[in-house]
Amino acid sequence: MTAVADDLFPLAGRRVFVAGHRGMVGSAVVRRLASEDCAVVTAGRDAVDLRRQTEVEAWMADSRPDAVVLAAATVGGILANDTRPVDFLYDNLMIEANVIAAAHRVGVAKLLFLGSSCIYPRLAPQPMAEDALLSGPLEPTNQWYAVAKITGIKLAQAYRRQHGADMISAMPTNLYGPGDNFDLAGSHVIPALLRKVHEAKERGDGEVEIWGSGTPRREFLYVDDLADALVFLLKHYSSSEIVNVGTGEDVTILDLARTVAKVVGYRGRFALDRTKPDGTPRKLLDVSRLSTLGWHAPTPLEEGLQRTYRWVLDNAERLRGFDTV
Ligand code: GFB
Repeated sequence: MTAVADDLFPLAGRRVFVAGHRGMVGSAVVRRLASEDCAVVTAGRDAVDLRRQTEVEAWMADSRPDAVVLAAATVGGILANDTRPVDFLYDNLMIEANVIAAAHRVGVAKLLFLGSSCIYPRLAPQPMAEDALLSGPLEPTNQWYAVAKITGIKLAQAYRRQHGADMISAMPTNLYGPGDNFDLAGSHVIPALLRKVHEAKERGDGEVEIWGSGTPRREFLYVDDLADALVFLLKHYSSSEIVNVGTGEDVTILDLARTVAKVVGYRGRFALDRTKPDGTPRKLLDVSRLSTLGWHAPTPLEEGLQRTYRWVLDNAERLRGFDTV
């Protein structure tokens, strides 16, 4: 049964632990929670390594939050996923198992787990509805991350079923925005293209290389929109059913590259490096469940890219290896 109500879980006066507050998603959730009347609790990796059970149990017993947003994860783009399978599987399994179990042990009233659109089968019918989960084989390049995230979903559902715990799971589509990782070996496509196109423009290069065939289709959600959707779900949603979070629209990678070029003001060409993987051919979420609940993504792609590029220019000196020339 899906339950939606205005005051299902009011945040006023509560302590909300944002796990992963230094990451792109966690920092956006902290920004969004600033406009709620709640206390935000965070813990850096120096205070607690979420992969270590005893550390998580001790920290949770000490801190006793009322709610948890589990945004901590080892994440990365297609190449990082494909080449560092242990990090993506082991780290994420440990983080989610430790945080979910410790939260339940100290009586956390609500927990929001974050999955990913890559939990769905590689060739799932598009757009992908929530019931496509476990209906077919996974995309090989990110199967390790997907298996870890599927396990997190199931663990949250198991706690709800066995203990009546109010744990919910949101499945965001591909994300981008301030605080992203711009390291080309580990990043997703948007930060990679923003960086490569910006540097080509600064150097006067006539060509920028993009990976794969340029034909895969992806849906992109601005991270502050995701944070808004997560707070919406925290307050208004309680069910074992997972919820997709996206825009409901996708673009080809080549079209994305052209939009990035427009935002950056670059007039050069794009060359395809076909030795790099395409990954799944299309990944578009069916967002009707969230739309029916009353939430829609407000930020169009080009506007989100403009905001992200502005953030890059303001923060270029602290982005690892980013060449401002
Ligand atoms: O964003 P991305 O790395 O991840 O790649 P996935 C998306 C598409 O962009 C792929 C192409 O077809 C890439 O080949 N692409 C083109 C590039 N140029 C580049 C570039 O310079 N860098 C990168 N990174 N891609 C991830 C999963 O899959 O999606 C994660 O691996 C996670 O686990 C995330 O689920 C949301 O969309 O293919």
